[in-house]
Amino acid sequence: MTFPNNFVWGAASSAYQIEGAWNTDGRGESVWDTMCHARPSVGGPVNKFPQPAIWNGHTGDVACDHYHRSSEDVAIMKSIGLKAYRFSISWSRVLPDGIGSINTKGLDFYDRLVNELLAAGITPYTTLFHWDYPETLFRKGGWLNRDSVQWFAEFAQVVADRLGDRVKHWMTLNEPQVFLQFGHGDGHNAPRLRLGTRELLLACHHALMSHGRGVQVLRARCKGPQQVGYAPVCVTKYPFTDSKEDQAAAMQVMASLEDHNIWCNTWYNDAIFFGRYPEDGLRRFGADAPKPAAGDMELISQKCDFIGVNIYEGAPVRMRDGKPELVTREPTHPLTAYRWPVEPKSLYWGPKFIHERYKIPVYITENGLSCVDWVSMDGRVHDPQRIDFTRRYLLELRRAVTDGVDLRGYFHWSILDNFEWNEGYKERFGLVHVDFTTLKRTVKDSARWYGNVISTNGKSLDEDPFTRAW
Ligand code: IFM
Repeated sequence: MTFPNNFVWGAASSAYQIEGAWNTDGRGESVWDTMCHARPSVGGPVNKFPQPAIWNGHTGDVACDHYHRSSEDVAIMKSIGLKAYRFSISWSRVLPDGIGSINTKGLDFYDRLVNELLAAGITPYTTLFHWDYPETLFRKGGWLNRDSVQWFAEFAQVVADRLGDRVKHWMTLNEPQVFLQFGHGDGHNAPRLRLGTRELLLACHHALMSHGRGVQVLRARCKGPQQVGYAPVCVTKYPFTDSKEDQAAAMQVMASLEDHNIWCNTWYNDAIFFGRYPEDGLRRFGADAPKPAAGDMELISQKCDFIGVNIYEGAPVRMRDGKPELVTREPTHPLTAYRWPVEPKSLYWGPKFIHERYKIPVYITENGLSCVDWVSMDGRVHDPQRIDFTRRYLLELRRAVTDGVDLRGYFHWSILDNFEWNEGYKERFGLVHVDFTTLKRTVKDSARWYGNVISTNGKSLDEDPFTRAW
């Protein structure tokens, strides 16, 4: 059994996680530069108290040096057989202060990258914002400032004017749940704010409005037809058993604001696709909920062509006495190197929920895992766990396609091992290994296996991958 003929097979990355060149060719700083550079003991041992914000004091200063090695990286993508590549734009590389003066050299980099991708037969999927907010704008209030909507529109326009004749697939925001909840609510990610609920929801409202303005600007400025969407986390649950009751329980939890403030699906997606915040959220947040001005919800709910969902895991749910209940996993449940549970069913139930509720084409814009990978004595990187994980997840995705979910593509996270935010270079998510001392790339076994999945359009998922060497 295969995937639909035009199914898009790709891999993904983001600017801060791979580009490096943090102060090259006029790039301005982002909140992640600020966070990474706030080391507790400059020149001293990095592992002493107080703990650096990032594991072992790592930074994205050099990362994979993709800024200088993009041609090599595109050649690797081509050798794997990728049909598409999802990358993001560093806002402060193209507009060092976030607005105002344009950094032509920064734009030139993305221009070259797009040309190289197209020449290699790889379709670019471009995300405008993947968390690296310009530091200058953050100091003006960032997402808390209503002007942030106009700032984002200016960024979108600059990028669309330069790339919009060739890039046809766009995403405005990546994982607003993460940069809002973890960056502005929990203080874990940059810019490390711990806002109260009212302010957090206000920042979120402005981010959602920025998405809407971004859609408008992309449609107005790109040449020719384009597909526009965004890429939230899909907070995924799956039924503990096959019973109708447990299925309903999983769907019910995915459609609700479960617990942790705005770590959920509907606060974002209902606003964007239905033009209103969900009732249970409004009830729960009460007076803290944003008071949209006239036109705000219309702006947020600009028509999108697709939704991209990022899914790594899910949790089992069952119905108990008419109420959904989370089921505790066995202590022996398989975990990735990051200690995330391996949950292939999330790639069936997540897209199914999204498709049934919002009735819009779906891409999996991120899925993958971190493994403890190294270069073996034979010079290769053998990563059977990545192969097994991805095979299990893709089989579930194929089942979703068979059951009628309108799935358009799958992007593996990530093309390269990269800077995994607070975890630094500890967590390796790549199809391609990067030695962070020499910056040498080594294509992993999983990349060759994935290339075979791509060339057979998913048919090879039926074959045992471990009867041959990759
Ligand atoms: O590395 C991140 C990415 O930036 C956003 N989604 C999850 C990935 C793995 O944690």
